[in-house]
Amino acid sequence: MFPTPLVRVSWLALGLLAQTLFADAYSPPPNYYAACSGLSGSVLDSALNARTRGQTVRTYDQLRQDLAVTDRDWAFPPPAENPAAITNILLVYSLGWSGYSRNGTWDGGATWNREHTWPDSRGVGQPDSGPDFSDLHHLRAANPSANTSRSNNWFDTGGTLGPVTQAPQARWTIDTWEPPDVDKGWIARACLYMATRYDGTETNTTDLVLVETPPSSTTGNPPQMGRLSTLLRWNRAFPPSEWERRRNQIVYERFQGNRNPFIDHPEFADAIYEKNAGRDTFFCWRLRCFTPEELDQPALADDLSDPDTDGCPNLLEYAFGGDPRAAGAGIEPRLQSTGAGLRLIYRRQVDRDLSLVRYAVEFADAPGGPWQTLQNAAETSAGVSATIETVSVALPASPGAARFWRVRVSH
Ligand SMILES: [Ca+2]
Repeated sequence: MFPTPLVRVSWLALGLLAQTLFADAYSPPPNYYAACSGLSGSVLDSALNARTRGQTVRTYDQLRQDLAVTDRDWAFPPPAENPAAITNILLVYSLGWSGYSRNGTWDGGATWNREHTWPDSRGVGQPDSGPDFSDLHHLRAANPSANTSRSNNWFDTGGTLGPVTQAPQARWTIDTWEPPDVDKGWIARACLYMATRYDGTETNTTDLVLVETPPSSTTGNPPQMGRLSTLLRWNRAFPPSEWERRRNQIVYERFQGNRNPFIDHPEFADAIYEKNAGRDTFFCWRLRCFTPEELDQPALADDLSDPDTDGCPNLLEYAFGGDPRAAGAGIEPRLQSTGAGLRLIYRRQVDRDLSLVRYAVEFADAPGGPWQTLQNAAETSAGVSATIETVSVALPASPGAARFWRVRVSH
């Protein structure tokens, strides 16, 4: 007969990349996205188009001054009495180069110029007079050599590191460009914005589309950018920084009167592109469980908040297939004693790579640890739904009188 050791099971959430929610001066106004609540796929895409179109169009010439304000290096703030005063700016692609932060005074494009993140030759403003050509939500100040090196390549990972001195952390191939990590989230959300904002229904614009593999040649200005799956991944892996959120607020408040919805709510991207493909990423799930307004309330929607007070924070509700708004039994990991020994049973997401959620079974011989990860665990799994599976892990016999087990979830 199998002895009954003293065994406890618990769970642990570690929000390593846990999104910190903000409700501050850079948040959208109340109910700004009310008309988008509960939508997904092309319907959400259209609703966000309606929400963002009709902005005040800045001229391309005005961007010489505008970018000095939007792209400011806030380590050099302007004097309070003159918030438009020019100090330093940060150059896209150039992190790690000595000139990354430099004076933003326009000098005819000698030391910085205007970079179309969505390249001009990939469907933007043909001829160069549509509202997309000078849309601050995708233009950035860039070093001229880095800008030339990037050319009109589309975004993806991989390639030669440091193609030019002025972009030491970028990677280049004949077709693609990988910016430094610091730029990846913003760039992904800039491309997402352009694809949603421009549907070809306005004069001198084209329907801009994100695809997996845009054409190498830009002959004929094909209106396609990518790589879609990489941009979606960057959007999940690199949450909006304070600099990015502040920039979005400045473009909205001072220049264009419209916002980049994907900076306000990165969840919108997966709700448009992943949900209709049958995938339930953490972002899809968050937008299904919370309205856009609620996502701005940390007490409700933060990864470590527990609105249904069942002891299971939101991240774990997602990880174990629960409902954050309704306390319910059955999602917590449990132990099962069988003739062959003990097994740990828990539920997890089927597509863990897509959602950037990691699970590890850990054990300790005292409740306070130290905890060790169970290596080479023998496990079996069975589907509960298209996105959730049950995992059964064979636990080795305990050498002592007591052993404690837990499932560690990180994101
Ligand atoms: Ca809960």
